[in-house]
Amino acid sequence: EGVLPQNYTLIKLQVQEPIPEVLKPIHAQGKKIYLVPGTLRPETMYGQTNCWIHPEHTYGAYQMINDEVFICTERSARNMAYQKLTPEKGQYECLATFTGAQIMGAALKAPLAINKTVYVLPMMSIDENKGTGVVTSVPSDAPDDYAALVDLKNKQPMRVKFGVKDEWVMPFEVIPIIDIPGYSNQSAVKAYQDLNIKSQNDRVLLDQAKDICYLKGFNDGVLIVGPYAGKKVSEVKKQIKEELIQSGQAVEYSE
Ligand code: A2H
Repeated sequence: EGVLPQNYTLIKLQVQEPIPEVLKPIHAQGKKIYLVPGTLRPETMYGQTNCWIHPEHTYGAYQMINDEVFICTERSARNMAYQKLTPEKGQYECLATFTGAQIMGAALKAPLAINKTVYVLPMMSIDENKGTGVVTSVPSDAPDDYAALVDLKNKQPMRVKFGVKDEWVMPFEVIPIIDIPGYSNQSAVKAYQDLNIKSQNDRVLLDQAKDICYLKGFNDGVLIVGPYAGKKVSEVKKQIKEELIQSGQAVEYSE
């Protein structure tokens, strides 16, 4: 882990019907249940196509304030307990534990997303010790997300292996949300193609692509959807984050 704190925005993606078996007892108590991916790019949430978890990692459902339940790693729940997110400082109550595989395909409602429903899908490059262990997927602007989505779409055996139904993946196309003049309105797709990336395991190339997209997106990016269409990313990023938090659709989290 780095020396400097990393400040994430946790986006609250609410679990919808049909409720996964392992979450039914919690749902039956009337609690709202959310997957809470950590992101550095809240301004890209319009383009969410799915949510990533690692099928073999262990996740928990943790009691948060306002009778809400967050699905995340235990490590991140412990950190949340010191960030005023749990009912009692230093305490975090676990209501259920399960593997990523047990909530695969869960249907979610994602804040700001143009897609009405997005699904939980497997990503192999998820780091258990970073953020919440959950990642929201914006394949237009995140090369890792694009690579993992292409893998799932192109590799039927991979879908079979992880029990991923075609309808959770195949209908979802990249949504252009940010134009980078002179580069692309789908920067992750452009970088993936330019660097000749072949899969989500191409770590070195994906890190290069990520750097390119992150820098260009922030410095030159212009939103082309939503209420801030026409505005530069650098000018509205903070505002979009604040609005998500004020409206109860996101929280701040650092580690
Ligand atoms: B970002 P940093 Cl559009 N494992 O959100 C793997 N990746 C993780 C993770 C984990 N446990 N937790 C968070 N992340 C991803 C959006 C996005 C992101 C876009 C473009 C770039 C980008 C949509 N995915 O990140 O290592 C999350 O993906 C590139 C920097 O803490 C999070 O932001 O610097 C980012 O990595 C955090 O990366």
